[in-house]
Amino acid sequence: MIEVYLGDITRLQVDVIVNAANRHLAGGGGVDGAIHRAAGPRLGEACRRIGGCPVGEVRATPAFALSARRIYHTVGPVWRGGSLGEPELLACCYRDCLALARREGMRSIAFPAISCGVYGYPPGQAVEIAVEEIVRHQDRECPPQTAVFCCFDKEMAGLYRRQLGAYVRR
Ligand code: AR6
Repeated sequence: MIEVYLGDITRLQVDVIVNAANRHLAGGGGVDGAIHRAAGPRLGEACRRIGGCPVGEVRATPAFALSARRIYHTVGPVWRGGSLGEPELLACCYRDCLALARREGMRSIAFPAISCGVYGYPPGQAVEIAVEEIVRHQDRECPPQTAVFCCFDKEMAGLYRRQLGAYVRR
């Protein structure tokens, strides 16, 4: 099942909350800041111990004060025009998070719009990639059975709904 949720990702009741982090896992603004504030200072300590994460990869921590079981920190590409491998790197973020959730037996996972804030990825193109990766790699028989696209504004939610509708109509 794939859902679109409008609101703050830290409020979601899911097994995994995905964080749009930076390469240093140093915390920051946007969804990263919201997740660190809600999870509490032990999250920062756990991230410091991990040390960092390359673009397109994922690192997992406990969720501490959040109701989720895990936080998956993935680092999206900074948009530099699209010819520097950004689409493939963004696809890797979604694919690797889904693969890790499967290995860890997580039943539900919520994604923010990775790279669509400070990192400047054009939302329409990012949504196409996010939906393509989840539709293609999610398997009804295996966890995670539920994937949520969490949007902070109505325009983004509309983009996801349209893109998912395009798949349903195929
Ligand atoms: N819940 C759900 N979505 C949110 C929330 C929230 N609480 N807050 C923001 N968004 P961004 P990026 C949306 O900038 O582009 C950080 O400083 C937001 O509207 O958080 O991958 C990191 O440390 C946007 O659609 O992530 C990195 O340095 C989306 O989340 C850098 O920003 C992603 O925006 C990563 O930039």
